Parts: sequence; structure tokens; C-alpha cells
Amino acid sequence: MKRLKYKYHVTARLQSKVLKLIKGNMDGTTREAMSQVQGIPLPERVVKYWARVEHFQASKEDLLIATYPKAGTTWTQEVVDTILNEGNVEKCRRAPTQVRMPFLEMTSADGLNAGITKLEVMDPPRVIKTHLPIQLVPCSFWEAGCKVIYMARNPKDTVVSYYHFDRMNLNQPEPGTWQQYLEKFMTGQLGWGSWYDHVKGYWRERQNKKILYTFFEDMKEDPVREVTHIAQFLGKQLSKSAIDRIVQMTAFSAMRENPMANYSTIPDTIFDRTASEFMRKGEVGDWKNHFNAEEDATFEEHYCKLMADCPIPIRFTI
Ligand code: PPS
Repeated sequence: MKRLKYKYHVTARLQSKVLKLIKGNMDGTTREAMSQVQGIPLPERVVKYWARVEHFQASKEDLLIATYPKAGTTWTQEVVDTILNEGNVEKCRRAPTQVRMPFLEMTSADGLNAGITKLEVMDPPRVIKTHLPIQLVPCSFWEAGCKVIYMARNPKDTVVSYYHFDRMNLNQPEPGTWQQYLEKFMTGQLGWGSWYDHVKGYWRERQNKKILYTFFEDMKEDPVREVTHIAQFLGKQLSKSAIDRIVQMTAFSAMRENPMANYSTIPDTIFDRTASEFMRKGEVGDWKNHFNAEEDATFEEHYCKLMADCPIPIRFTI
């Protein structure tokens, strides 16, 4: 059994390397550079097909789940789908996350397998994922008066999670060293731009638009309270036992084992699981294992400066 597993691993890695050489960059990787839309760094493929995103027609029953990358998007998606399906396990396992709730702006390099393409063949109400900062969200969402659930996560855990994700996601630019990566995060050079502008953008509009602003740390601290809150926002009356079931189904340990919620359907040629896992730790405070004292002090000073004009109750520990 052990030998078989090993053999599978070696074959998969070899296959991944060959594929990279055939399809990839000159250096043998498929890692892609960033381009920009209105000054926001986005993967080249997203920019190439941007017009389709910009002109996407949302319907008023659609729900948008918006986050900065690694803020707990998949968790929120699973919570929402489980609420809408009242904790029915079979219904929630009907397809992988990215098929049940397409990623609005994401596309394959050839433009064929795009979030938009999946959305076009789905009937509203659709649950749609985006990492776009608020100013890039297609106008049709606001014109139609769609509900939006925004989840924010403290930036230290976000950048740690993003760093490990970029190590394993072979479509993302090479992360470089942790120190270089942290610098890029603080200066808004990573994909989807500045974390600071992202969280502030949705915060400032939360009362003008139908935005439920949630926090990863709150969800971790009291999932029953937060799931109840989200259910109310979605207009779903659920029993206490249904809420408890939803909390169980969407716990980190349950989602990590759920092939329809843990991105295990993404091939090894894209997600190099020898580098890191998608469902990595799911904790608050893992940043303490990554930031040294000097990095923390510099980060804190920079954070206070950038967030002074918009005090959002972000917590770094619970
Ligand atoms: S992505 O690629 O931007 O859509 O990633 P995203 O889903 O936003 O974030 C991935 C991180 O969320 C963690 N995660 C969870 N934490 C707690 N509970 C649950 N159920 C859960 N599901 C996903 C996941 O482990 C990533 O965080 P890290 O810190 O890397 O573990």
C-alpha cells in the first residue's frame, strides 16, 4: 500500500513537471505574471477577458460573496450553500465549490473555462464568489440591488495564508521569500491589490448597499452566532438543530475531509500539494509562527497608519 502511494506520488509529480514544460513558461513553470485593471493587479488571464466580467449581468436574486484572497471565502461559501440547502448533506455535495458557486472573474488561460461561462448556464438565484475590490464589482450587482456577504480576516493571518497558497498554486506568480512577500502585501503588489483598500472599500459602503460585513475571527469564535446572523441576512428561518448541523458541516475538520469543499478536485498540475495544503490550518493567530519581532513592529506601525482613517474592528487574536 505504502509502495503504491509512493509510486502514485512520483508519477503525479513527473506528470506535473512534463505538463509544465509543455504548457508552461520558458523556466518550466506555469506561473503567470500580474497585469492591471484600473491600477489593481490581477492575473493576466483575468485581465485578458476582463470585458466579460465588466459586462456581467447580475440578477437581483443573486448573492455575491466578496473577500480579499485567503480571508475565508471557501468557508463563507460553504456556510451559505449549507444554509440555503438547510443542512442537507447530499445537496451540498452535488458538486465542488467552484462549480456550485462560480468564481466571477476567474478563467482558464484560454478563456473557455471561466466563472462567467459557468454562471451563464445557471439560473438565478446564483451564489457568486469574487475577490474584486468594490470599485471593480460589475455595476449590474448594484443596479439589481444584490445582497453581498463580505468576509474580512486580519491581515497578518491573511498574508501568511496567501504566502502558502502562492507556494502551492502554480498559476500564481512565484512568491519569493517570506520577507519579500510580506513587503509586497504591505505595498499592495499582490493579486487583487491592497488588503487595506479592499477591506475599507466594502466597510465604507456597507450601509449604502446590502452588504453584510463579517469577520473570520468572529466566525471562529462563535460559529453558531455567525451562522445564525448569515441565515437571517439571507431570510432563512432555521431551527436550532439545523444551525448546529450547519456549524458541524462547515467546521474546518469537516470541510478538510469533504472532497466537494476542500479543492481536492483541482489537479496537482495546478495545486502542488507537496508545497502546502489548501485547507492548511484554518486558525486565528498562525501569524505568530511567521512574523519575527521586527517584522511585527514594522507591520503594526504601517497598519496603524493605513487604517487610521477607517477604524474597522479587526482582531489579530481571539
Ligand atoms: S481563496 O483561495 O482566496 O478562495 O481562499 P479562502 O477560502 O479565502 O481562504 C483559505 C483559508 O481559509 C481557511 N479555511 C477555514 N478556516 C476555518 N474553518 C473553515 N471551515 C475553513 N475553510 C477554509 C483555509 O484553511 C485557509 O486558511 P489557512 O490559514 O491557510 O489555513
